[in-house]
Amino acid sequence: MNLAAVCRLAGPILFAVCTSGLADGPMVMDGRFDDWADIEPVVAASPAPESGSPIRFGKVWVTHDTRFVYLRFQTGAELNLQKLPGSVQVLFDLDADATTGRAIEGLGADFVYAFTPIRDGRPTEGQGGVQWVGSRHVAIGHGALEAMRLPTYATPDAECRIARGYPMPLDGRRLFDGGGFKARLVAYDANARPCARTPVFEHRLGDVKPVVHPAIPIARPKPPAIRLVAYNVLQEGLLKRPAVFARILRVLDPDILGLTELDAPADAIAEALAMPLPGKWNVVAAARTAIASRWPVVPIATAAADQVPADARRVRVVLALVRPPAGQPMVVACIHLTSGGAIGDRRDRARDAEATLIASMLREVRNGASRPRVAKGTPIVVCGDFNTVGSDRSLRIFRDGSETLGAPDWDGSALTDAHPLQVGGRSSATWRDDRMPFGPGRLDFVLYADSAIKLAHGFVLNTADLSDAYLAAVGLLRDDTLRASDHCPVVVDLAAR
Ligand SMILES: [Ca+2]
Ligand SMILES: [Ca+2]
Repeated sequence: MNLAAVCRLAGPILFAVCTSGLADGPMVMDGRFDDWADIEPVVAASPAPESGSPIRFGKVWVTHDTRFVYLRFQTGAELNLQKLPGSVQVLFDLDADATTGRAIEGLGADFVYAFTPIRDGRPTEGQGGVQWVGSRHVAIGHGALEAMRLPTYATPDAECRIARGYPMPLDGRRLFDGGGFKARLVAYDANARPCARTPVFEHRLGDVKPVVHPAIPIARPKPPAIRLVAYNVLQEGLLKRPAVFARILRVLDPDILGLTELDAPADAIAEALAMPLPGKWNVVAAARTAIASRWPVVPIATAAADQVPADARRVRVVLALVRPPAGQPMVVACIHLTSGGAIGDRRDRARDAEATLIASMLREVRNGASRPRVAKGTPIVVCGDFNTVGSDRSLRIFRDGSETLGAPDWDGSALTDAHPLQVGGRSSATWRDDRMPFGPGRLDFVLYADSAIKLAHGFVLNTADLSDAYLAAVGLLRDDTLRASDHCPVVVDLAAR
């Protein structure tokens, strides 16, 4: 019998014993909910919302370890929590005392974490915290709280985390440092009026056994595989910030690079890569994207490339055949879809249109209608910055195909999402910029044809998430990946089936 089952049977008497059985690091912020399977909801059902509310709260789950408090909650509709028509706020009464903090919704809320915060009576965008002491209040950015919410695309179910121990600005009290808290979620409409709420729930911050989890190795796996790195280098960073990129690229040692946000001719990119990674680099560059390899890289042309749909804003893709010295060649599509927006809006529709066009180019490749012709069963990889901040439709177009586009893999199946975790193993976010209102997100993907290749190993390199000893051992600095770009490199080692 597992721990959660014991807790369920034993009830509240054994609660303290059960929570002390928690260990560090079981929760992974990746938008998947398998890690919540053994956790009982603190809220099993929420009252019906007011009519017209876009939010219908359902269940709520809470857990914690030494570093974070974790929440999972249902909102009843596919919504981008950071770009809501209103706002969703978690009101935390940290001392379970209604006379301290902000008197609101039956609580004395000492800390509020808001998705789409309200400012001057209007919903804004992004996420962040606010400490309340009486009527005094101060904002605390999501970066300081190491907060994140995944999936990044719109879903009716989200998992999020907020760091413990942050020294609160107004009184120096440390966040989530007491024995527990009371809380409830409240949704607000576009006029900042409450329109839905969960019941008040309690969570005890029982003892946690600190566990040091080993970082995911950066070294290449054995037997050797093809290492592909998808990297949005932020405004020509590879050329403009060469020292930091040199350290990162030497450690990653890629065979194939799929680069985005790089407006430079192929020979300039080849030269920039040869500085940290000596040798001749072959580069195919187009539309601010590039595919680079020490192996031969041949651009692939398709007729579909010229059929740009009206909704597309910019079609940023480079499509090439990379020829390793041994084994099969590999079709690589490096893409960069339109950024920003929310589910169903103009930018979201642009992403769908761009994805449909690029997927139809890949269909021509599979149908033998490209130049050069590609042999049946050739490995296919789609990588890059998908910017999935609205719906997940553009991701599904590539991964699952459709009736008109057909299946994206040779055997009539879907592509597989490599979905690697950050080296620290606690999240699969690939983007972070603490100066922005938006919390970290998973924007960068590598999809592959699993009929032809398998994933041997993979990780997202976020140097901020590594121990000093690990950084020293591999020759990286703590702020390297954040200084290089707002995106992290996504690294996959692909092997033949
Ligand atoms: Ca998870
Ligand atoms: Ca209070």
